[in-house]
Amino acid sequence: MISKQGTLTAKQEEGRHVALGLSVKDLLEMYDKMLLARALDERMWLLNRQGKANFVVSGQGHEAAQVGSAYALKRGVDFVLTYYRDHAVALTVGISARDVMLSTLAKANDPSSAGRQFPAHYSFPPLRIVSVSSAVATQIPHASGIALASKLKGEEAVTIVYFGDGATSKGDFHEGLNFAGVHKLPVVFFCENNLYAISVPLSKQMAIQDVAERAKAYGFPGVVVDGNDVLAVYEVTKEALDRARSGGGPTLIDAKTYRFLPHTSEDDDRRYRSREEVEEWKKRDPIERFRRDLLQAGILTEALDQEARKRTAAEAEDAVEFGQKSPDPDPKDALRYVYFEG
Ligand SMILES: Cc1ncc(C[n+]2csc(CCOP(=O)(O)OP(=O)(O)O)c2C)c(N)n1
Repeated sequence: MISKQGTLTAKQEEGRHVALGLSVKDLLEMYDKMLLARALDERMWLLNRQGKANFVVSGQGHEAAQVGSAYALKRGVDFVLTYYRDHAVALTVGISARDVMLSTLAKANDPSSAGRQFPAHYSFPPLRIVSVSSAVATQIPHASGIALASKLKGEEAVTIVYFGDGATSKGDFHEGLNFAGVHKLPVVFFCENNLYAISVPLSKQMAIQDVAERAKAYGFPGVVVDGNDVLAVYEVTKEALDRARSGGGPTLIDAKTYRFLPHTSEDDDRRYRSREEVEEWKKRDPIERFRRDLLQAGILTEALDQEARKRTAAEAEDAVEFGQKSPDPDPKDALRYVYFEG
């Protein structure tokens, strides 16, 4: 098992993005995606509290894990299976802020499902974002199947599949990883390990320390990474994708992170997490951390930061307005895409 955790000095930080093959433009784009995801997420939560969005799953706190990993993909080539917390993955791969809001508000012009799916169940064939189910972990064996198809066709595509730590207790996880290990499939298993499956803490999910350890049983590497460090996440995901693309088989990535808000808009996390614990993790906010690193390395200035915050807030506002003005699905169409219509 490999571990990529720890903090760097400004000088090392500056050298780091060069070593990773990332330009200053890339870094600022990653920062923008993180800010946009956060701005949209905050508005989703408000829309829910105003009774305008039925059900919301927040990704606040997961932005580095999501943007860092998705930024390493060959967008439009690699297959992406997200789970319900992955707004920032969708945005990084190419779903627009407006489309995120159409899904949140279940509108007729939502490209993922025309308002039929739960929100954040993104699906967009041109970007190879594959539709997934709400049933935890079912996307994992699907990902192995897609990777098998790519291998048989000799395609360069790698499949990445996202899930939480709780999903690794499901049989689907073990079957999906075992199959991928046996057939050396081009797939990256990406665990957003936020230490809880709703109210169940990691210590009640598994008797081992790290999700990454589970990879050993299936014959491929498991990597622990600081999931709040966007560049560390980019690095390990890029390595895993490159290895998979060149025939080296799967990798399991265990990105340690934390969700700042309750499990969903229907959950009350005060019943199982102390406020002190939440506040402690907020000190490791991945956006604040990246901001600090970029400022220290002289890549971001306070003025550029303000500009980026204004721009992403305006984009989120536009998405909310656009979403609210968009038509609801027509009840007469409720069964469309459910039964064959000849
Ligand atoms: C098969 C199945 N069982 C139970 C649920 C209810 N459920 C929804 S999310 C969730 C917890 C998943 O936790 P984790 O995989 O750690 O992801 P997180 O939500 O923490 O990001 C559960 C039990 C479900 N959707 N599917």
